[in-house]
Amino acid sequence: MSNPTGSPLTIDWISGALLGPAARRSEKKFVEIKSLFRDQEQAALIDPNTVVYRIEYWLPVTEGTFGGLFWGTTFVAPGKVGDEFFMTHGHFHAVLDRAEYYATLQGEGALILMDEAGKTWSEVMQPGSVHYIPGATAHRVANTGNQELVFVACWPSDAGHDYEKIRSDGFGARLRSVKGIPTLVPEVRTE
Ligand code: M6P
Ligand code: ZN
Repeated sequence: MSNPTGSPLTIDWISGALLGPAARRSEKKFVEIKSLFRDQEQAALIDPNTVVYRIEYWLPVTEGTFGGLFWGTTFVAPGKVGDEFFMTHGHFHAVLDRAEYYATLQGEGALILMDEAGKTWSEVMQPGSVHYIPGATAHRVANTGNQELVFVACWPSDAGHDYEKIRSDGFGARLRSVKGIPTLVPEVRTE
């Protein structure tokens, strides 16, 4: 698409698609996040190549640059593993105090947030909802609807991603369908 703005990027505010030479793309397949779900028997039944979410993003400065900002659109597929909704991996920022904005374009979901002590809460995502994610707060998005969940994000270019804490300890609660209602269910720790 030709771009009359002079910027290397245009967003289609209806679909969330990023257009132009600056747009990069990545995707997350089920096999890459399978171990994060609670019900591993159900997880084994899902095609490992299923794309759970994909991202279109713009890095106008080099990753790690202090003072810059990044921009992206995330598209989360609908689906469940047992009673747990499809979700993003989730992360703290590697530079822990960095904040982020999410804003929903399409679909229904939940932004799951967790502080460093493991206290976990959620905010409803629906078209138009804007979410400020404070520093030192892990964030993950679950799609609770039947259609794609689309949200835009803006985050500091030196924030980075710390996935390890989530891999080892998880969040303090999971977004599960309880009697058909999306519910944040506290995680029972066995160890
Ligand atoms: C948003 C931003 C990105 C993040 C992506 C997917 O677009 O927060 O920084 O990478 O969501 O989330 P995750 O990194 O947890 O897979
Ligand atoms: Zn982030």
